[in-house]
Formats: sequence, structure tokens, C-alpha cells
Amino acid sequence: MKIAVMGGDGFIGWPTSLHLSDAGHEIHILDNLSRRWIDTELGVQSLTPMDSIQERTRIWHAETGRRIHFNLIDLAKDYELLKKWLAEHRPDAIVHFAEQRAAPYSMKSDRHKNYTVNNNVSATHNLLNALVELNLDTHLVHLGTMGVYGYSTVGAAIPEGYLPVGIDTADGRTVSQEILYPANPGSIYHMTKCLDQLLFQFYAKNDGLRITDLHQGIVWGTHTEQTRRHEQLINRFDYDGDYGTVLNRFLIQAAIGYPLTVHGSGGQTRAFIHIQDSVRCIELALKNPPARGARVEIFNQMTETHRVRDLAEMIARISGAEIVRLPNPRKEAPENELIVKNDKFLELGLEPTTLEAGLLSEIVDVAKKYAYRVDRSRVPAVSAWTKDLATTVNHDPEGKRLKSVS
Ligand code: USQ
Repeated sequence: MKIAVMGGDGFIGWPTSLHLSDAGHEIHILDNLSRRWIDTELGVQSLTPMDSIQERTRIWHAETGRRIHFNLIDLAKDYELLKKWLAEHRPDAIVHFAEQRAAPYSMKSDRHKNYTVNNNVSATHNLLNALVELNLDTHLVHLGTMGVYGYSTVGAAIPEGYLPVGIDTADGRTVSQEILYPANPGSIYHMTKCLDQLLFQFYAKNDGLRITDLHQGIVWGTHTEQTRRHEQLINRFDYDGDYGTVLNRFLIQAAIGYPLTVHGSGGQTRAFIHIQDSVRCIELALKNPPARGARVEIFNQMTETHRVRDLAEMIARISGAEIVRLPNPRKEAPENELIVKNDKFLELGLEPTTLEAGLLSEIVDVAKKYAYRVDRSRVPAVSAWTKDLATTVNHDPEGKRLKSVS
């Protein structure tokens, strides 16, 4: 297949591009390199040293003989350029990662909220709009989030996108319908993914676009089979308070002797998936497109759920790291249960890579190798969800100024 990977320079976009190229597909990355600019804005860098996208693709070609093409295009701002590119290349499929993906970054300030909404919603809409305008029958696979469902304790498994409901009619009957599971975003970032869902519903219904939305959990790990092949194919690995996600942060913190930063009681239960499984799921979704005219296909792209404090304890056991409980900068339930259905990917043959000590220790070792690149002052999570919470944020989890909450 000819596949366009929008956002193919990012944390999952890059390993996905390699994985699909390795499987024999023709890969075109479209990216505005915004993630690299955001590193510059925040004054942080990936734990792992990353080469330019041009250099990465050159190394891939030298290693494998396969070409990955790169195009500097901003989906949100360069609609005409995007349309021209799509008209010329007419890809069979598009994988869409080209959105600002960090919840804390989206909550940093009013400017960051505007940026996240404008960027994410425009990128998605421009893509859909151009596909219709060009009459392309391209399968669009979008990276959504488990966060569209929210994290309230329901006591029932979260279905894959759609919820069967019975609606009582005025004449006393009950009509059965399947509706999108009620959206319940916990950040501006998560809200943009809820808005994306509505755009997909409309374009699938109105124009018959073939769309798959992957509701992905928190990705952990850094290497995939292909990124291991050469030092310069290495994936990015974020540890800072905005872009580092919880499990990867704990692993890096363990590697550098920083206390594991548990927010509040650590009672938040979240869905997780290893990066190797993430790229496999994307390939499975590409191989199983919905028919034209069918409703949006939705998969829950996760393999297991864990409570944040249990993860911290597990990593502390393996590594001897300390745990610190900090005031939570986010507005979220202190404790929640989470049960998620993921039958569809399992039925398609996904064999989950689950959390186990060996794999976690291996990631701690990767982090130790690059520990010299860490700026410890960028580890604290300081983006607060409300002005009130901003006053409680702990800028020094190593415990020198503020005591952790009990
Ligand atoms: N947390 C800590 N300590 C930390 C960092 C986070 O206790 O040092 C807690 C947070 O308070 C939260 C949980 O860990 O309760 C998860 O935080 P996270 O930063 O790992 O994940 P999140 O902000 O939800 O976002 C990440 C990705 C996003 C993706 C989402 C999937 O950045 O792109 O959509 O995970 S999900 O969480 O399932 O919605």
C-alpha cells in the first residue's frame, strides 16, 4: 500500500513509519516538525539523541534499501499544499498522528489551549475535507485516545466506541440505538480528540469516507524491532513534566535516581500499551478497513490497565527507587476503576506485550545509558489544570523545599 503517515516524525509516528516500511509498504511522512519546535519552546530534549528526519530516513535507506519520503507540510495551516500533495500521490491509506498530544501542554496557558484546539481540529478537518474534495477512497486511520471516555468509575466495561442504549419513546415503546460512548474529556487535548470523533461521524455518514479511530491508552517503552536496528534510528523518549507519560517517566526517574512522582494518592487507573503493540495494532487496523459507507470503525488500542501507585511500587521494587506523593496538578478523580474491552484487536491476532519486570528493567537500562542528557529541573510536572491547583504544584519533588502530600 501507499501510506501517508501524518506526524511521522513523532514518538509513535516514527516507529510506525519504520514498521510499515519494513512490511513492504511505500511510506510518505508528512510532518511540520512541530514536536521538535515544542522541545525548543520548553527548553527540553528527548532523553535519547535524535537525528533530523532527513538523516533518520537516510540511515533507514542505507540499512534496508527502503525509502521513506519526507514532506514538510503543516496540515492545520497549509490546506492547499496538503490538497495538492494528496491529489498527486493518492495514498491508499493515511495514518493520522499530526496533533498536539500532551494533556499538560494543552493546559499550560490560554495560548496553549488555543494552539491545541486550532492545530488539532484544523488538521483533522483539513484532511477530511481534502479527501472529499478530491474524491479519494483513502482509508483514514486516526490515533485517538482512551481519554475520550473519561475516567469515572462505571462498574461496567468500556465498549469499543459505541454504546447500545434504549430510548423511551412518547408512545411507550423502547427504541434501541447504538450511540458514541458519552465523551468525557479531562483536558483540552482530550477534548480535541472528542471533537475529532464528531468530525469522523459526520464525514463517514455524509461522504462515505472510510475511517478507523484508535482509542489508544498510555504508550510505554521506546524501542521497536526496527528502531533497534541502528543507533540513529532510535525513537524519542520524553521525560519532562509535559510530554513524559507516567510509566516512561517513572522508568527514567528510576534510572537517574529521582523519586517517582506519584500525583496525589496515585489511585488513578489508566489503560496501557507497549509501543511495539501500538505499531502492530496500526498495521492490523490498516489491513482491516471498514467498507465505504460503513460507520466509523473504533478499536480500543490498549492491552492492560494499572493503577498509578501500583506501577510506582512495581518500579520501586525492581530498581530500589523512592516514591514521592505530590499534590496533583490535574483536576481528576483521586481514585477510579477502569475495565476496557479490547476484543477486536485480540480477535485480529494481537498478542499483547504485557508489563513484566524484565522489560521494565531493560527500559531502565536504556534510560541509564542516556541519563547524562537529563535536565533534572525539567522533571517536575508544573502545568496545572486550574489557577488554584497552580499554587500547590511541587517544583521540587526531590523534597528539598516542599513536603509531599500524605
Ligand atoms: N501521573 C503521575 N505522575 C506523573 C505523571 C502522570 O501520577 O509524573 C498521573 C496523572 O496524574 C494521570 C496519569 O498519571 O492520572 C496519566 O498521565 P499521563 O501523563 O501518563 O497520560 P495522559 O496525560 O492521560 O496522556 C497520555 C498521552 C496522550 C494519550 C493518553 C492516553 O500523552 O497522548 O492520549 O496518555 S489516556 O491516558 O488513556 O487517555
